[in-house]
Amino acid sequence: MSSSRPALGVGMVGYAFMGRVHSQAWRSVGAFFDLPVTPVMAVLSGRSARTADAAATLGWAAVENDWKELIRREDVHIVDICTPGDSHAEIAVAALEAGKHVLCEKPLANTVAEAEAMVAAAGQAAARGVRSMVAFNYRRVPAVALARQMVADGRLGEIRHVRAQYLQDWITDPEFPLVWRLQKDKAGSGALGDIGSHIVDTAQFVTGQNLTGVSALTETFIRERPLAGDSAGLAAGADGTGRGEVTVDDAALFIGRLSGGGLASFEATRFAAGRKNALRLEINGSLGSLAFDFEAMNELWFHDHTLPAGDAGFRRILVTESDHPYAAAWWPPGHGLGYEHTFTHEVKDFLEALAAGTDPTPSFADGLRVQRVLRAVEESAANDSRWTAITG
Ligand code: 4PW
Repeated sequence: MSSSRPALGVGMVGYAFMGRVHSQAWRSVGAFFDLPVTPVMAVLSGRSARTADAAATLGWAAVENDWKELIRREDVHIVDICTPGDSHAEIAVAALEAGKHVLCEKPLANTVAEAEAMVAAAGQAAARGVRSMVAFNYRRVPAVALARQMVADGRLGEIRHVRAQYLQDWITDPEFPLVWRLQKDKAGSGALGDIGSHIVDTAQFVTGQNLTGVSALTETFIRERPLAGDSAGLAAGADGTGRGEVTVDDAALFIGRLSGGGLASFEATRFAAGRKNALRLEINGSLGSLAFDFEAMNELWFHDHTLPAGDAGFRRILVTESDHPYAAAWWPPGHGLGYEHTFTHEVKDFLEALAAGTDPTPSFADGLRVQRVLRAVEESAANDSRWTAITG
C-alpha cells in the first residue's frame, strides 16, 4: 500500500513477548494503513545464539548481537526497545544521541532518575527533529480511544470517580519460576510497574487528568520461587538448579486524587485467579458513566445519565464501526480486533508523527509522569500507606 513512500529502517532490540508482538505490528502496519512512510524491518538485536532464528521467523532482514552496533547502522532510523526495563535508559539515550527515533516499551524505566535522563535526552533530540514515544499500547484499543473522545466531548460531565483494575493470574502457582518480571533489578517493580503502569496511563489518558497523590498497599504473597529456565511470553519452566527470592510486589492497591477533583482507585495483581488480562476501567461523571474490560476489548459500555431514568442504563457500544478510532482500516462491523492490533495502531501513529515532524504520544514525559506515580505508590506502601504527593 505504501511502497512508493520514503523508507525508514527499523532496528528492534529484544525478541521475546514484546518483540514478537512489535514485529507483527511492523510487518502488518503498511498493509492496513495508508502510511506516509514505509517501515523496513532492517535489523533485530539479541544477545543469544537464537537471535538469527528469531529474525528469520519474525521477518527481520539482519541480525546484530550488540545493540550498540544496531544503533550505529545507517540503515536504522528507528530503534524499537523491547527489552526488560533495566536496559531502557541506556539504549534509549544512546539511540537518541545517535539521531535515531525511539519507541520504548513500558514502563519507561526502572527508576524516576532513569526516566528523567531519558526525558532530557528526548528533549535535546526533539530540537534536532528526532522523536520518541513510550509504548503504552492500551491507549490504542479502539474502545479506549473512543472513551477518551467521549470524555473530551463532555459526554460524562465532571469526572467524579475512576475505578481501574489490571487483573492477571499467571503467577498464582507458588511453583511458577522466578522469571525476570519477578526480579527488581531487571523489572524495577512487579505488578505495579508491569501492569499498574498501564492502568495509571490509561486512566490519565482517558480522563485527560493527572494523579496528584496516592495512598497505597503492596504485597508479595510468594517470596521464593524456583529459578527460571528459558521463558517465552509470560510462560517459563524451572531450570532445576534451586530457588531464589522474589524481589518485587505481587500486587499493588492504591487510591488517588485526580487533578480535576475526582477520586480514583487502582488495583494491579497477578493473583486474580481466573482473570487473564482484565484491564478494566470504570469512570463515573456527573452526566454519565463508561465501563471497559480488555477481556471484551471490542466493547465500551455507556450510561447516559441525562436520559429519563426509564430509558437510561448501561448500553453496549460495539466499537467496530468505520467511524470508531482505527476501525475503518480493518474488518466489517462486528468482526472485532485483538491484542496485536493495539501495537499496529501504535506504530502507525508513531510513523505518522515522524512523517509530520510532530511529537508522538505518549511521550517520554508522559512515561516519566507514570514513573513518578509508581515511585509514590512504593513510598506510600513502605510508610504504612501514608498519603504521598506526586510532584514534578
Ligand atoms: O505490558 C504488559 C506485559 O508486561 C502486557 O500488556 C500484559 O501484561 C501482557 O504481559 C504483561
